[in-house]
Amino acid sequence: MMKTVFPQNFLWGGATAANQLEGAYLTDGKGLSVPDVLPEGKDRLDIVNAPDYDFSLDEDKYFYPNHVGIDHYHHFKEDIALFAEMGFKCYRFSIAWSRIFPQGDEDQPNEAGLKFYDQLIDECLKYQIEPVVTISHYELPLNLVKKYGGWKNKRLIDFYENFARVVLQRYYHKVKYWMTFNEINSAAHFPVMGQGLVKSNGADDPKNIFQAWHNQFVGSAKAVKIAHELDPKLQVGCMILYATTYSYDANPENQLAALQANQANNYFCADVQVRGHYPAYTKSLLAKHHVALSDLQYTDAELALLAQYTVDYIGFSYYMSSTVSVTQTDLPRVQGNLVGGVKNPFLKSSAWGWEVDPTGLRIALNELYDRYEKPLFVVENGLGAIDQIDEQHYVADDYRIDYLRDHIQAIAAALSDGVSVMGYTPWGCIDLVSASTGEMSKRYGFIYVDVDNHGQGTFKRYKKKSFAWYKQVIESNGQNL
Ligand code: BGP
Repeated sequence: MMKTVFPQNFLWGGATAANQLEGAYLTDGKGLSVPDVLPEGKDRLDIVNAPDYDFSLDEDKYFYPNHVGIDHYHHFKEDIALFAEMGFKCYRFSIAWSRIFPQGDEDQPNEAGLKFYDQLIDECLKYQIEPVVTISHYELPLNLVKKYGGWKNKRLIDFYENFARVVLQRYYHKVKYWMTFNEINSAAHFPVMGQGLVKSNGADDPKNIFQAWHNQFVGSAKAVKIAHELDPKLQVGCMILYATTYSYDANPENQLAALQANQANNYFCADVQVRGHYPAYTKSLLAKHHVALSDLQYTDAELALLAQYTVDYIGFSYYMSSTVSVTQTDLPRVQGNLVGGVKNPFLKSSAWGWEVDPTGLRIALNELYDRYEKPLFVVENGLGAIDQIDEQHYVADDYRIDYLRDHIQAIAAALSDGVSVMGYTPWGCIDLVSASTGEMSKRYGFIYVDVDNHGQGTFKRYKKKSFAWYKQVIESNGQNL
């Protein structure tokens, strides 16, 4: 038998986010959060970019699937038991900020919200599942947007620091692995999720996006500081959306464009969070967006914080690659996970136009490790699909197994290349609401949940074919694929 390349302590598991599965959107004192008011539907991205979008609930016009999610809030014991049955070594989830600070700016946390995560974490530990916590995953208390204008306002740094302190102090003895912000770099394409910015409150002025990022970098550094002061052994990571970026051809103009797209889309945030300082290309990147350094508010003390409190590891999501051409404007384009590009003739796409590219994951791992020499954690990967459930309540999701197998092989190849990879947590290990469409019908899970786009269903859980497959992948430490 071939020796597995996966280290013995490799963190196999799965990943979710509070706002996409918990439901119970006003239960036990939870406040409204940004995703609670984002309309569902394929044109969600356009709606929030309408000039008059004002974060109001429009319940006559839209259903908001995340208001019920998969009702994980009331099913978490059953769900974690299923994760344990698959043999999860870890489980990545997020803490809903609006459960802990319903308005975001209170002095004292909401004890009922904390109680939920007390139970969730204890349930993981009961099965020796290592909790991996994203402090902020696309979920900002709505009041922080309405009253303060979202992350472009420096006051958010203090509110985030309070939130991070409360959860770190409460759980540091139970949770070793943390991430400060989910896909922090995604604001370049869709700032509403992470930064609370839409057109009507400043998303169309790039200065606001860069200011919001700076404020988040400072918040992230403060969280690292709090964590390391509580226990130097805590591991706090950044989390970036990584789309391996190719030039369409060997034309040097396109090669240069790909390099610059890499800097802007993949590296800018990680460079600051991992290396502790703004990269050399910052001024030229800002200039491209007609922003000057003097337009931004920052202090020497903040820059010192960034330098001192860098992250311990790099978490990233990888779904697809992106291809760039600036010389040919007539090439067909593809959608991608927020980062689009021109169609790559060597790749096939998912139904949502995300180009499936396992070799791109091996390249991503090598690029990130070459650049930073820090442990890497693949904290999201997977195939969104419309699953067909038969009368026996079975989903034969061979397409998902194929996708995951190819990507696990890519991780194994990268390990053989010498890259340090800590773990793998496929996205949406149990079906949940999609971030980009706000719908239930785009599913990623090993576990099917009977609920539709209108929140209707029995909420029963059913194991898909991929459930048994992933179980034996974990059991064999990545050998039986
Ligand atoms: C990432 C997000 C997740 C998740 C995933 C899949 O960008 O971190 O929250 O939803 O993508 O995307 P989608 O749900 O749009 O298919």
